[in-house]
Amino acid sequence: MNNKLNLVELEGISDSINAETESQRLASLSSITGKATNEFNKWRQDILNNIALLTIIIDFAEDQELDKNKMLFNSVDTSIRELDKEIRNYLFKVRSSEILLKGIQLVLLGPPNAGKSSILNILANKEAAIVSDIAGTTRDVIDIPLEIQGYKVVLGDTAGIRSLDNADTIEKEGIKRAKAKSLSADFIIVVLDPTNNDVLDLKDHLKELIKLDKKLVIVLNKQDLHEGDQVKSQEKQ
Ligand SMILES: Nc1nc2c(ncn2[C@@H]2O[C@H](COP(=O)(O)OP(=O)(O)O)[C@@H](O)[C@H]2O)c(=O)[nH]1
Ligand SMILES: [Mg+2]
Repeated sequence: MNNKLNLVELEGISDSINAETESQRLASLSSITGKATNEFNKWRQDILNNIALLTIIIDFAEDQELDKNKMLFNSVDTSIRELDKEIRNYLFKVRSSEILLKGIQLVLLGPPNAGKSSILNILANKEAAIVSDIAGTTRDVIDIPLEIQGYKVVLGDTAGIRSLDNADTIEKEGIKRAKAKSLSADFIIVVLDPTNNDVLDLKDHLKELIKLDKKLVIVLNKQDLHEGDQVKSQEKQ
């Protein structure tokens, strides 16, 4: 109202106040310092210039040399292509900073009893999920926000993927949610227990994730229980 700050700068201040991590605070700076405002103003000016040049062509084309019209048109063409590139770059950056705000969605996925909940508890540094040797203990998706090297990461624990034939109604729903969660994740940690070969039911879902180009890493858990040889025979399958 007093012409001191515009809406973009105010949004930046709000983002800065609400920042949970260093990377989120840094992302808010381009709005506060007026960098984003300058960029928007430049686009506005470029668009106005192009409209003016196109108006000249429309209104006076017949009175001018053909070469001159061509020159004006080429200059508009170049400017619009440049604008298009700049706006696309900006949108790409916005999408990246949206990930910073929402947090990187990291999901633990695997068969029951592989040790997913144990890993979640260690990374979260608290007993957030129930760990037990009863298959099908975790049903709901458990999301724990973490800060890893300045980045907000939301770590999700999921129900173990196994054949629906052995699962009751609630576990079936849990398995459905686990699959959906991994489809929307930014990064998936597939936890396997190499002493247990029961990964058949997970295989199809992994194939789907790989087809979708999902980033995932496979963790062979329970190192204390297996010898090198057993891990090797698992890798061959
Ligand atoms: N020996 C051994 N047992 C583990 C390890 N990690 C988890 N467990 C055990 O494996 C069982 C299943 O663990 P849990 O974290 O509930 O697995 P989830 O079903 O994948 O969530 C529990 O009895 C854990 O104590 C490990 O690294 N070594
Ligand atoms: Mg679990």
